[in-house]
Amino acid sequence: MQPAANLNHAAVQVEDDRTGLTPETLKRAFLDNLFYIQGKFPRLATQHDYYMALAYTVRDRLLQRWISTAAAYTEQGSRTVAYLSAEFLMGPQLGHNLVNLGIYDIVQQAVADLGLNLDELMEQEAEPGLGNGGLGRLAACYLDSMATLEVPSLGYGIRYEFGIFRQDIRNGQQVEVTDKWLRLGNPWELPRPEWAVDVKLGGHTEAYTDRSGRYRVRWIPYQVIKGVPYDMPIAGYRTNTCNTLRLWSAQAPEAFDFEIFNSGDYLGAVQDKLSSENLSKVLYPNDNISQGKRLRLAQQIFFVSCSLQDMLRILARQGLALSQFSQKFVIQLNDTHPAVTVAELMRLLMDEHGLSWDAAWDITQRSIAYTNHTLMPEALEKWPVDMFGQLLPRHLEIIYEINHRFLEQVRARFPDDSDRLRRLSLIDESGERYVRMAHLACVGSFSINGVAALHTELLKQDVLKDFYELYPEKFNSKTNGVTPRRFMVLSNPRQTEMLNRTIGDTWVSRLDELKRLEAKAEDPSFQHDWHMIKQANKGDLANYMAKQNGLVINPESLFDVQVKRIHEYKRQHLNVLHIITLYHRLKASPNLEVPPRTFIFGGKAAPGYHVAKLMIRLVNGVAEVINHDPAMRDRLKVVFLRNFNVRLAQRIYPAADLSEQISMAGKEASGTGNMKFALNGAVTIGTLDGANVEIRDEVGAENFFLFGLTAPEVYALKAQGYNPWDYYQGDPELKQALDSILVGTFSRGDGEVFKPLIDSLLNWDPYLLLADYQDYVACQERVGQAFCDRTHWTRMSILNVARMGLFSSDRSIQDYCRDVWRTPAVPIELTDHAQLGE
Ligand code: Z15
Repeated sequence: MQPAANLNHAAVQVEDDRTGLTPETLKRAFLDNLFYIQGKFPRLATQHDYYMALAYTVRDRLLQRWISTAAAYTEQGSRTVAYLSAEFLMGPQLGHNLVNLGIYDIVQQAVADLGLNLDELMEQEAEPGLGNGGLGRLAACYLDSMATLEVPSLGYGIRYEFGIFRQDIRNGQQVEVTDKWLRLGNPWELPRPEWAVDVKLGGHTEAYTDRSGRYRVRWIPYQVIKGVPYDMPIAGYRTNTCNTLRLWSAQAPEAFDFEIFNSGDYLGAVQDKLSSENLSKVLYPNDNISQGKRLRLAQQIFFVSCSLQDMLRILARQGLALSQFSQKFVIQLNDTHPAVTVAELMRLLMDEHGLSWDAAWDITQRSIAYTNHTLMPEALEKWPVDMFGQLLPRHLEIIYEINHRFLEQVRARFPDDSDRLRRLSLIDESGERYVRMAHLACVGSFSINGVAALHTELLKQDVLKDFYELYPEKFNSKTNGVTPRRFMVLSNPRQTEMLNRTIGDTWVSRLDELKRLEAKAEDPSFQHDWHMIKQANKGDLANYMAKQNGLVINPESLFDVQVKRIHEYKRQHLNVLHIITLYHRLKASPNLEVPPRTFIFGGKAAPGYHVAKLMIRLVNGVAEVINHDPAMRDRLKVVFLRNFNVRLAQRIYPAADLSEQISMAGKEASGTGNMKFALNGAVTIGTLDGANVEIRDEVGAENFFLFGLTAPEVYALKAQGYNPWDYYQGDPELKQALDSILVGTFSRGDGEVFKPLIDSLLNWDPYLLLADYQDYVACQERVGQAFCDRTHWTRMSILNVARMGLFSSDRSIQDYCRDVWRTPAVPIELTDHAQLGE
């Protein structure tokens, strides 16, 4: 490699090298960090060393804001959102921090002056993939928006040593590779060992009477695990606010005097220490499926207990009383993964801080709000009572007591309604007994929200109907949003530059200003430039696909994209049925007039979800046949992009023409990829599901390709008795598509491979692919025709962007602040850090 000869010239100076933003200062600071943090000089430095040096240079600039923010919050005792989430799918930090600090261009220039390339340096970063999909990414977008809106907030989660697995594709099949993201060090975190806390697990409880004669419970655990916090800075967009994401890492405690140590079994004791560290070892790779594993429950109590103890420490540190907990903090539960908060906060307040049940319950209920993210039955968490009691004996007692008091209230409101009691109980007693985590969350919270309008309605009518009848005032809807900083400014610089040139640059933090683009939708020269930008973005992705998949892709073809977790309810296989149909049509009528299309897929399947893995195999099987068929050249291509993650997502959205949002109506709670596509000028083909409904309302029905059954139609069809076989027999093209899979056309003649997939479709088809197939294919024909009219398509694309302002995560956070959190903004003034010590 031949880098950076000019790196040798710059001298190292200490002065304001940690805060300054001029090109000269940045370059000096960069070299200083290369020498004194990485311990390298240019001849020996790798690209990764340069990345680290730059990351530390950026981190120094964040630290000034971070310290000022912490100081202001401490001094003012600011009301703070504690966002509890088992997942934060943060994505690469360097580029995003450069955008938010407003120094992207200047840093790009500074590293270029040193003979380096910023894109290449950003590629060096191992992305923190501490999440599975939409839920984890939403948490990350919300942190960005809270910092941008100057809302005091702490994200709390787990510092998994292995994030979501890396996905390899071998012989068309998914292979999982561990994600050792911390291997080369993480410059974006600061360990805070001085704030470590202990978490108890297992053992038993004992009742006793305290000195004032009160009944109390003591918990004698089997095991204690230490949680060490690691803090990540979360900078707002062009504000001085820099909030914190605090992730807990599990460690063995220094020493513990339980039996095993006294027995003299030293090696056995060390074994136990090692096993405690397993707690934060790996992220469970399931999205929208609960596996019910003991270790997962242990992870949940681990990060919840650490976080609550941390909040209580902060409360005390600020000289506030326990009774002021709910004034200082509002806890948002991101799904039920942290729902054990309800029992743990009760336990801490009663057993460790001596409060009465009533006082503790009052604080608990006033402090907690719950977001539900799914209607999928298999995602609703429930823990076998035995397992729960073995791991958390004290929490189970508390849950029984909460349930007892709760059911008393229900009985008073609805006398003689034992069915209702059974349905509402925190304990499912229909067979093996389970603790129902969503019920615990509903009872313990003052607010319950869904993540899109339709989803919230379905919660009220169906999954949480009984709770809605009991507590209608708790229910509210908060439609999801995404951050325009990462998913527009950082990922789509061409479109960003054009927007800035046309409507100024204030849209980045006031996304409804995109409205002003509408005036340009008919302007031919604007349309031309808009089209050229999409073409350039498609060219970039085509180059990437050439490198990754060895395919020659025509950037003029329609880029038809479905990237998201692989799940039957998301219906990637419906997309595949359309591709096979087109293939058959083109084989039968080579002169058929359809625009060339490139079908692009990406997404991970849960390692134990066999049907989802078969769906990946099917995409790759179809790709193999079509991409090698000379008759399909320049007409159809199918690409499966391996290892879909945040970094790859940022490459894909800007290059999409068509966004596939084709879940069975009533199954996708919101969807957020749908928003990222539309904000980058893709037009959506979709069902009336999740946030698609609101997206269509906003962009206009004429700029959205709608198909499929509605949620009520889905229920009606199922109630009336759905028989997929009728559709198979009644539609020759559908039959041909399914038959071709079954006879092995896409599995090198092997008729067994896809049998489970097809059998399930023909006999059961729980997600109604066959019922929606015809309408989907017809809708895709309209898409193809529309794409052939470039002016028309470009106009739709512009209007999609212009009318998507509602879907900024800034709007979502403002809604939470107004309706749920009641957290005023706290503007931050930059303080000279040298002056902070009293
Ligand atoms: C997950 O990614 C989502 C919901 C869940 O319950 C779990 Cl466990 C994981 C997703 C929803 O499927 C998606 O529709 C939604 O947009 C996203 O959460 C964020 O709310």
